[in-house]
Amino acid sequence: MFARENIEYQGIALPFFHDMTDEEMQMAALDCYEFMRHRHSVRDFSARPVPRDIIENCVRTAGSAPSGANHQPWHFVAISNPEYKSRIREASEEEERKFYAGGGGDEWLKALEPIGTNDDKPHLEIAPWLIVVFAQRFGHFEDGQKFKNYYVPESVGIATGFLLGALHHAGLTALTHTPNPMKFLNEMLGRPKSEKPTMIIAVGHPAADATVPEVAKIKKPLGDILTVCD
Ligand code: IYR
Repeated sequence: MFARENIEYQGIALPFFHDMTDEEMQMAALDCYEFMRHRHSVRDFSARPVPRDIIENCVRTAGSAPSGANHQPWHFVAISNPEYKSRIREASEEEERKFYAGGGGDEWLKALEPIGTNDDKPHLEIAPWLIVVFAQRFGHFEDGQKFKNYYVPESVGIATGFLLGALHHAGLTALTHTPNPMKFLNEMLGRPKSEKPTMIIAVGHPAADATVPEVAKIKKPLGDILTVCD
């Protein structure tokens, strides 16, 4: 990875592979679908705390994602500090007020109506954790010299997907939030300018009266999302 000199390919035996029968795989694939289709972006959080090691292990899962040239061009900042959360809420709401007041454009705002979002973001303070995902457009060797990263949005998207799956698997709910611009996060969280904040993920338990948009249950049928060439 971050070595400047060429490291040659050196194969090792596949460390772990769970060999299953077709029947076991059919059941496992359905189990996963059943499990994942009940994951929802929840906007109403309870204040129930979440132990730090759970967040750490979910981020470990994210960090195990595949990435361009295995450069792992991501950094996660997990925040439970109430002061930081308040500042993030304040700064995000300031941006969102402009967006919802018309900055987003009519078409976009109309598309969001069934989702029920607005510029009020109490979850940014109520959720016990916020995880900010940073994409590293390039990296640095130890002596400060730059190196290029590859397929950065794709890699960070995959890692974020792993993270959302891990959080769900750990019994937590999460809400992806993408305020724009988010540059304030670099300064607030001490991340270098070369990193781009891509998402704030609020993490915690749902409030007892949490709701999700009805339309969130409407997913495209398989025939719309899959073409099979066999
Ligand atoms: N960033 C805004 C707007 C927003 C945009 C999309 I696309 C969504 O799916 C949901 C919200 C906000 O967080 O409210």
